[in-house]
Amino acid sequence: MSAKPCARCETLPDALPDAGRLVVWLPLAHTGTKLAAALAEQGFASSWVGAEDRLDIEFAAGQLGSLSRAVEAGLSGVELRAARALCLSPDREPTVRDVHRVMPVTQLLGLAQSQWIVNLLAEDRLTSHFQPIVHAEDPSRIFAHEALLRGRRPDGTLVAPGLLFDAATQCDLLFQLDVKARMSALRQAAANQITSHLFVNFSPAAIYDPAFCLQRTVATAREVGIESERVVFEVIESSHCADVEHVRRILEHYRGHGFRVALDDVGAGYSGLNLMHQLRPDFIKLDTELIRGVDREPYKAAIAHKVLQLARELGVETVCEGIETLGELDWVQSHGANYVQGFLIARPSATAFVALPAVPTAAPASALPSTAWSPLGSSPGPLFGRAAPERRQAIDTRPPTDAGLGP
Ligand SMILES: [Ca+2]
Repeated sequence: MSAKPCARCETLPDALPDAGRLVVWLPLAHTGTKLAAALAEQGFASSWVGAEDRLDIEFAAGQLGSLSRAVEAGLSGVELRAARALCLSPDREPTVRDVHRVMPVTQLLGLAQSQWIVNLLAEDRLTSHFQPIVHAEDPSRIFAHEALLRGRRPDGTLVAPGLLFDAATQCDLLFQLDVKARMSALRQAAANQITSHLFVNFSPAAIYDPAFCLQRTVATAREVGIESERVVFEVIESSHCADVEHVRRILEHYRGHGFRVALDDVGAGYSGLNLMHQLRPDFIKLDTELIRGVDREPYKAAIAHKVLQLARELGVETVCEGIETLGELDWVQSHGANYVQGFLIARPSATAFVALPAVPTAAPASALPSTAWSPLGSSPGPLFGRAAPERRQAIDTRPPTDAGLGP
């Protein structure tokens, strides 16, 4: 059975013209006068079409980013939310055929300022790196790999996932990014011949109807030959999802296809404990923030202890994320965690991990850098797992610019 493309998840917006006219419909004529004056100060000529409360602003090649910032600065939050906009090529008048392309001005400005994410998605410049999840009792034994999304600039340098998700959210492209991220994880895992379990992230906010939106993911797993019982889908930001019933339906859908499911970031600000009861995941992942310093901070230790205990009672397996010191590893081992993951074991890598060296048993607290990202690879590597260093690639955490990401 081939998967039908989901229009919401797989359609990208048309590219915005390089030069042309930005048409903005405003709530009041007064708003138009104010905006026209503000734009004139920035060197943008505009004309007012009184019959429609509409301001037409011309822009030259490469000016759309700066024009969109000027429009944003020239309107209040309420005005921005009320305004609608359309971007046209030079000398074109809006016609009835353009109706479906009119969008909230905030969304159009977001697209104008983040055209790079549209280009990146259109050109499929996404890849996945992998970080091993190991058995807590014997960290040299690999249980799974978590696939972690990375973007690629046209020059091949990597874009951090936070920037990808922020830009996609701003442009209402989260659905498109999330489905591509899941497919990249499965394809890259197959290409890397990963034979362990595979943890794949997904955001419930990027799925309308599981039966429809997840077809492509399920089909991709089959197509690349990854057995469903090896795949664990991780719900990210579950605590931000107000509709628990929605998340439950998604998890049921995955389970119906033989996959297993995990709740990510459990314990971040007490989140996830109710969800553990309501959703009965196969795994929970204890949040990095909770694990950092758990061996030295009694408050964190009390919470982590309760979470691990509750998971055991419910038959849910546990992964402690963000293990960076031998003291943290020792603490989670002695409190019954099933699996661990973190820089102490291995950093994410473009290639799969085949084996890891044995971990020393003596446990002097050995602090590693506490930042999750090491810009441009400046921090020391993990103590134990050093995967193919020649394949490790630095990640640039600076936001890409439109100019640096053009086709
Ligand atoms: Ca995750």
